[in-house]
Amino acid sequence: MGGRDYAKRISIGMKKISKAPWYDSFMAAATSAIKERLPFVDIIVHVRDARIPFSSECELLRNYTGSSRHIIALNKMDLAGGSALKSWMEYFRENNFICCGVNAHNKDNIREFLNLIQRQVRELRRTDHTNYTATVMLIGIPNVGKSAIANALHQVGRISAAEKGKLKHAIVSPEPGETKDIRSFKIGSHPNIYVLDTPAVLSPEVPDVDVLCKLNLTGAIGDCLVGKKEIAQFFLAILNSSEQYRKWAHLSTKADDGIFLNSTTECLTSFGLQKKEKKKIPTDHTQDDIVHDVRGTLFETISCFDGNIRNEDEMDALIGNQFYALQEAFHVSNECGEVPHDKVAAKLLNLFRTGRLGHYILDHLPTNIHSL
Ligand SMILES: Nc1nc2c(ncn2[C@@H]2O[C@H](COP(=O)(O)OP(=O)(O)OP(=O)(O)O)[C@@H](O)[C@H]2O)c(=O)[nH]1
Ligand SMILES: [Mg+2]
Repeated sequence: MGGRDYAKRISIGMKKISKAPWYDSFMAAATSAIKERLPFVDIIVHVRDARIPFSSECELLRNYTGSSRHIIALNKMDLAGGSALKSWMEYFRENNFICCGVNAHNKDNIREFLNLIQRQVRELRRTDHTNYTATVMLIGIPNVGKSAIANALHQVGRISAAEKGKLKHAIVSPEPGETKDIRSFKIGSHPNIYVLDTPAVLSPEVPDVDVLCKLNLTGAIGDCLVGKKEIAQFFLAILNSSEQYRKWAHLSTKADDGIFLNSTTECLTSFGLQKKEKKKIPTDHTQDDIVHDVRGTLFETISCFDGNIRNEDEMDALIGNQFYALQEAFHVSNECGEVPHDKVAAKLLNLFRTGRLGHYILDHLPTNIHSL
C-alpha cells in the first residue's frame, strides 16, 4: 500500500466541494492577465516542481506543444531523486520540449539556465541584430519557485556596472500564492532580456485526490481540503513503501544496545525509553540533533515492523505508531495546547518540504499520459 492507495483512503474522509478554494477572484484576474500577455512574450518557461513533474503541470499551458519558445524548468531539483529526474527530462525531450532541471538556490546552475535562455533567444531572433529586447515569462502553479528563479536570474544576469546595486527583489516565500503582480527583471544585455515573474495559476477544478495530496505535500496548496495530519500520513505511506529509510540505519540507536525486538510495539517502547534517558531539551525541530532523531525513529519503526505494508490496516497501525514515536523525537508534549499529532504532522511536513527527509519524485513516469 503506497502513497496512491493511501490518498484514496484520505479521499473517503474529505468533504465534497466543486470549487477549488485556491481559485479566488485574484487568481482568476491574474490568469486572464497572463493569458493576454502570452502571445507577446518570446519565451515561455513552464516552471514545475521537480518532485512532481506531472502533477505540477500548469493547466494554462497544457495545449502548448513542444517548440523552441517553450522551456520546461523542473525547479527544486535539489529536492528530487537523481536518476528518476533524468528519466523525466528525457521523457519531456522525447516529446519535443526543451527541458532542464533547475535549482534556484545554486548560482552555477542558474548561470547554465541563463545560458540556455540566451541561446533560445538568439535562435528565435537569428535574423535580427542584437539591438532588441526579448521577454521570458515564468509561469507555473503556486510555490514552484518562479520568484526565486526570477531573482536568481536577475542577480546572475545583470551585466553593466551602472546596473550594479540596483537589484530588484521579488518576494519569495514558503507559503503558496505570494506573488501578486507581474513584474519584470532584467537578466541580460545585447540582446536585452527581461524575465517576467508572474502570480501563480492553478486550475479551478479540484484534481483527483492523489494529485491533490502531492500538491499539498510539496507546498503548492495549503491545508484547505486535506488536513496536515492526513498529508503527513500520506508522506509516511510513501516513505514506508520506499527504500529511503535504509539510508538512516547508522542513526539507529538499537544496534548499539544489542536490543533485539520483533514486534513494533516493543521496539517503539524501548526506543522511546532510550530517548527519555537522553534528557534532551526540546528545541527547534530543524536542528540537526532533532532531525537525526527523527530519521533514526523512522528507520527503527520501519525496520522493526513485522507486518505487511500492503495491507491497509497494518500500514495504518505502523503509521499510528510512528506518530507516537515521532512525538517523542520532536519533543512534543501532550500539554502543548494544539493536538500533539497535528504538531508532529506540521513539523514532519516542514522537514519533508525542505528536503531533510530524503529526495523524492512522487510522480511515476507516464505510460499513457495524454497531456503534458
Ligand atoms: N530547495 C529549493 N527550494 C526552492 C527552490 N526554488 C524555490 N525554493 C523555495 O520554494 C519556496 C517558494 O518559492 P517562490 O519563489 O516564492 O515560489 P513561487 O512560484 O514564486 O510562489 P508563488 O508566488 O506563491 O506562486 C520558497 O521557500 C523558496 O525558497 C529550489 O530550487 N530549491
Ligand atoms: Mg512568486
